[in-house]
Amino acid sequence: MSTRPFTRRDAAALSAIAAVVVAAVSACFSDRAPTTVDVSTGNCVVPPVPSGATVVFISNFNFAPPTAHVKSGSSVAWVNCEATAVPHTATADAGGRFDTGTINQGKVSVQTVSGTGTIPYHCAIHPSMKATVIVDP
Ligand SMILES: [Cu+2]
Repeated sequence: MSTRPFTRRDAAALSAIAAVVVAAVSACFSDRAPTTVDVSTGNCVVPPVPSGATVVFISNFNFAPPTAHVKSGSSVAWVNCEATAVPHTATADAGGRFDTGTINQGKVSVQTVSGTGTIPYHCAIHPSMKATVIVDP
């Protein structure tokens, strides 16, 4: 067997690629709210959301983007883009900073986030689903 060992250079290359992918995804998802977007499950129709809202898509039991940067006092719209009738929530881990309640397939919940700092959150129905909102001043 001549398996090449995984080097630091490999790791650096991988994280560079990951950074580019994350940047591209964030650029697509955070700036505007298109009516229709392609997510991994297929075509997702986004319900109307307030202008300026940051959109977080939920599909395949994932939040996208996994980290959303927002301005304090602005709103975040979580859209359930599942291909099947799977409900989700976006619930702050602690402090009750936001909780969407159940978002059914094709529905949206808009929450205003205030204060500043990092807010880890999860889906109350599927606790392994985790993501983060970072609230900038
Ligand atoms: Cu869920």
